Amino acid sequence: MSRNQKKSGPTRSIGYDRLKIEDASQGTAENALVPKRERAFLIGICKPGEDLSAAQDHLDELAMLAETAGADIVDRELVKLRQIDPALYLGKGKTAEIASYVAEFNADLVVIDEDPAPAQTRNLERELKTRVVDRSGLILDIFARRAQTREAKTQVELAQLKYMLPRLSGAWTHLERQRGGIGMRGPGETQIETDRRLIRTRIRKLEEELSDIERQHRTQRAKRQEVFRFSLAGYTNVGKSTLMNVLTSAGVYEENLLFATLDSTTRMLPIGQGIRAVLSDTVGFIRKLPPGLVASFRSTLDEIREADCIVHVVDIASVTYLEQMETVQKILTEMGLSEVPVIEVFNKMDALDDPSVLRWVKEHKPEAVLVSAKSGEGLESLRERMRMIMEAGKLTLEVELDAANGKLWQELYKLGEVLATETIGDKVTLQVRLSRVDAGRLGLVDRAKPDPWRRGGND
Ligand SMILES: Nc1nc2c(ncn2[C@@H]2O[C@H](COP(=O)(O)OP(=O)(O)OP(=O)(O)O)[C@@H](O)[C@H]2O)c(=O)[nH]1
Ligand SMILES: [Mg+2]
Repeated sequence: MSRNQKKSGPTRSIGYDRLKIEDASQGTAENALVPKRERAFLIGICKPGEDLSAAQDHLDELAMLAETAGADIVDRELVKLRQIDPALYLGKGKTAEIASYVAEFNADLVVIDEDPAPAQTRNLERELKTRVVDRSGLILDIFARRAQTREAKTQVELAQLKYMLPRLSGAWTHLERQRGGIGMRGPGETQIETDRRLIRTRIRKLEEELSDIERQHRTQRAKRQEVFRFSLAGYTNVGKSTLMNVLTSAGVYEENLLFATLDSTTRMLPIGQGIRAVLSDTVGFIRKLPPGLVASFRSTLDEIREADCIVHVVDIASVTYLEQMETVQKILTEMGLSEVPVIEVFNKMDALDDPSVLRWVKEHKPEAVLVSAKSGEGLESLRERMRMIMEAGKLTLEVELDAANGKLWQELYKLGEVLATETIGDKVTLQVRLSRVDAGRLGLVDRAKPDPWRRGGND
């Protein structure tokens, strides 16, 4: 089969091999980015029982990921896999066929939408005579390109190193050249063992740095305890940052890019007079997120983890919105957040041209809020829903007061709704309904304790 060959361009290196490890004794490592574009051949996989059109959508997403990583896509192939070849992942015949395309297109790399075992990837590289980047390697590469702050850079580097460890092979001898490690190697130690040791040392250092960062965040969050915390969550590129900007004027970077946002931003959320709430924007999710990435992004994801309510943003104009929703729900469940209240927000309704989707939403998701962050449509309904969630989070408490404690008395009347009072001697018992946040602020409930509201019991 002859395929259209696209024009060759200058190349840049995609994948884990651009992570440069320097002398671990000095504890420095950096991403050596070469701003060149590479020619990528994409392989999508359709496993037995998998829907072919879903596999096509996944391949489209892989193309977006590869482009985001700076690749020029020379061609793509959807492989219907009957079984996984233990040596090559793909069957022998299919591998040979792809090898011929790779040669024909002069591709610099092959991107596969799966994570074969490290040995399978090495065998594939040998057969295809080019570098093979798997899905996790590609996503990590994008994260590395996007990371701006020290926190994001540290988290990405940690995830990359954990990804690299089982993948070290003879190809990694370049680490030695970069390290110049006289005295670094023990007698009889092989190069790979030395590289592993360097990486482990670096991993420990990064983990310590991240613990420090997490501690700082905890202190900052403690200062904001008296506010109600909404956190945006959702698949990448659904419009979380755009929504953040229209709701809070935060000025967060929004772009038609996968993983435009890697850091968290928190701003006051003006949704009504006297209402104290904040909204956080953070990193987006994607299907088959590299496992190390979620773990490494702990400090960033803490914003979602500590939210009083998660605002799950969905791109209703995407053909895969249902699958995207499931992916997000699965990740939230894995993060132990399945019981946190969620507002489902279907964004980009201005771009929706399939009326059947709207019908589906009305029928199956009557609680969801339809909005367009771009046109502003539906935003007032969203603010209203947020106010309702805050209201639903209120507690009814019995507070016993000394008649002399005028300050608390005043606060309770100001912040809450006093339902009943009973006076016995010089003690007054108030039955008062107020937000959990205010109750915590007044020291009436311990925020650290499990919250009855989260378990479904309201009052
Ligand atoms: N048509 C339309 N486009 C939108 C809307 N909201 C956001 N977008 C576009 O969608 C793209 C992604 O928006 P972002 O706000 O960066 O998305 P995000 O969810 O923050 O993405 P990541 O940070 O990459 O995970 C941008 O090109 C936005 O202009 C909307 O309501 N309608
Ligand atoms: Mg964003």
